[in-house]
Amino acid sequence: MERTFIMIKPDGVQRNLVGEVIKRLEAKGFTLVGLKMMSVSHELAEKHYDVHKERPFFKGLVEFITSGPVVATVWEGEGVVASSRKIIGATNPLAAEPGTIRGDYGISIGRNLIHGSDAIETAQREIDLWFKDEELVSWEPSIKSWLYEEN
Ligand code: DAT
Ligand code: MG
Repeated sequence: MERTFIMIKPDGVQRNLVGEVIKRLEAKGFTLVGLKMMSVSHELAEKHYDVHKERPFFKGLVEFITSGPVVATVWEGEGVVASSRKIIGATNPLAAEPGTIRGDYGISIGRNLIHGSDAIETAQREIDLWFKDEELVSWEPSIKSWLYEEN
């Protein structure tokens, strides 16, 4: 089953939106298989945002993500990578549609509350980067037959 990495950034934690983010993904029907609150090291932040290392905002991004606790999560479900990106909304919260997390709660691109993997391969890389195998829990939701037509 497809998995994705979703992180509530320091602004999301400070603004008490951890529960709201988890609630939306749970309500959609996705399955939480990994969850931890943590401080992010400089090294992990730089690895995570490696694709952006040449961008002018890279330094600020790494500084921000290491500035306070984050909540790192892994979610499972059919189409979860693309669907959770839609639930999160566009990178710039002012451009993000109302009804999305960034559209409902954010204003600035540098304070857009949440990270979500942008493709299946990226998700695998990010899950491996942020979680040890033993920190992920495979479980079968008992409501599965009410979410999926076939099991
Ligand atoms: P996303 O988080 O939607 O995947 P991204 O991968 O393009 O967006 O960028 C990663 C993060 O970097 C983004 O969440 C916020 C920051 N960022 C992106 N573009 C920026 C910009 N033009 N100015 C400042 N920060 C930016
Ligand atoms: Mg991205």
